[in-house]
Amino acid sequence: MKKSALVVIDVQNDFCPGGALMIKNGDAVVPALNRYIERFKAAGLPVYATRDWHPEKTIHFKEYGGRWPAHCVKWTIGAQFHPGLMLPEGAIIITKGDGPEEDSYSAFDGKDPEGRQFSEALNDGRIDHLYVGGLATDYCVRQTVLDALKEGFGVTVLLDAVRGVDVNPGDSRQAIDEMIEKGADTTTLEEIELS
Ligand code: VGL
Ligand code: ZN
Repeated sequence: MKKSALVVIDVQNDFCPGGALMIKNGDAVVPALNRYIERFKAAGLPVYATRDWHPEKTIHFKEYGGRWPAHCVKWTIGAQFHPGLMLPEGAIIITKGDGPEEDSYSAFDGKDPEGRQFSEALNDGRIDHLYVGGLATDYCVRQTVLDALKEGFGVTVLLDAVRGVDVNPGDSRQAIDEMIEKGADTTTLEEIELS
């Protein structure tokens, strides 16, 4: 039997207020995600958590030709998960962006602790549907959702547990519209039904 998994995207200090690449109200996803985590735990379903995990020098950073200020440098406090995020025992960490030539946003470019590609880990776990929340709606969440759909996974975006960067106003709303248009469903804590 196939099953669902929760995917918590990049809930790291640098994307929260006070961080190097802070998202307005980024930390507002934390209590909502904790409730989703409880629901998935109670249903016996797996929880994945991705982390943006960059070297000091990477083409992803402005200083080396990219578009972002330095953020989520591996092993720094900014790269740690938000201290309020209650990841369950057995949560699987997916690490991405750790190559100096990598400028990617998707969890599908990441690897699990055994070095398996995310998609491979999901297939091994017989997971066919992803519930996706976290940061940022218009970058990592968007790219992860679009890649998941392309790879044939069912996807539900957790509307009350995502926040965006909005470099241009409306980017997050547009990203949500695009994800829906490409086949994603949406839900909230009030509506979710796990099977
Ligand atoms: C992200 C910008 C730069 C994200 C990562 O996690 O959405 N955004 N690096
Ligand atoms: Zn990054």
